[in-house]
Amino acid sequence: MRIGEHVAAALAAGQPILALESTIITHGLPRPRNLKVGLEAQEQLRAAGVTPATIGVVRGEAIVGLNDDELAEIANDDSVVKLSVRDLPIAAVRGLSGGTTVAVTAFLAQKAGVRVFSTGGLGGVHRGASETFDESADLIALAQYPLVLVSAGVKSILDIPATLERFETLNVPVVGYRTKHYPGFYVSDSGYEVEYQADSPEEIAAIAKARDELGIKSAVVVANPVPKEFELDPALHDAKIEQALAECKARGIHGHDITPFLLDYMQRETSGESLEANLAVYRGNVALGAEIAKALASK
Ligand code: PSU
Ligand code: MN
Repeated sequence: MRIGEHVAAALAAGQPILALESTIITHGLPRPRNLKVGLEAQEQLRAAGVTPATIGVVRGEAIVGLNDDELAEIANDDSVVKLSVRDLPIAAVRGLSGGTTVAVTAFLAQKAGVRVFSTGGLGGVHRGASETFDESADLIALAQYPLVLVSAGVKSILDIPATLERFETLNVPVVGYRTKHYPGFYVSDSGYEVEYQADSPEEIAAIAKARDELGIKSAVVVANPVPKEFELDPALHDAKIEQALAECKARGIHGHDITPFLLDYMQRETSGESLEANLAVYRGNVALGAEIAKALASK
């Protein structure tokens, strides 16, 4: 693993840093928008006084704090793969380039000493998991690495109540940001509730600090809903998700291909509306992650 120069400097100076994943860039968004979104997120952070640490794997090397050239390389590489924790040693030996999922981004962030991480949506328990056993490695990673992870919930392509149950089992607290309605990524309310609400970045930083003092190792998951005005029309959302799941089953798609397939299907079938919601979600999570990183750095 290599730590980018800008990240190393910020770590040494105790300045706020926010980790960002790269699967959203390599497998979550269409080109050329993907690179633009990656660069804009970094700009947004610098403007807020926070150092961006975009994490990815370039030709076998895991990098915490990609520079713009490295980001462009993985954004435009046709052979780029989706990497989770178990894939890292194989990528290293074979010299593969890859986007890092939440699971491996969390692993690398904590290894580097970065404490806050923003993403769009989290992986979770897939529908039908009681038969397929398909549960994202993101859940296990969140149980193991003491970060603050900001997301807009999990998509309703997943089994949301089962995912919330698994968070409980894995000792991962889920805190709604200014709400107790658990968000559904594309929509601001999934229809399920969380137990706790936090109302400021300072409160979230205080929760993380209390966790660290207790020596608890799991992440604090902050659920930050997409603003109502940017959400996908809930009726359109429900209809398209059913179709997406049926199509996935009919084509026999499985393993790590499922999530990218479902995301791409939603983008195509909502003529880009889901893409706009996706981007609003991401900007909101980057903004909140920045404020939490600042609050933690000043504690
Ligand atoms: N949600 C999104 N976009 C994404 C993903 C989730 O809105 O690109 C990615 C994340 O990187 C997440 C991964 O970690 O999908 C989960 O994949 P899987 O279900 O295969 O673990
Ligand atoms: Mn899976």
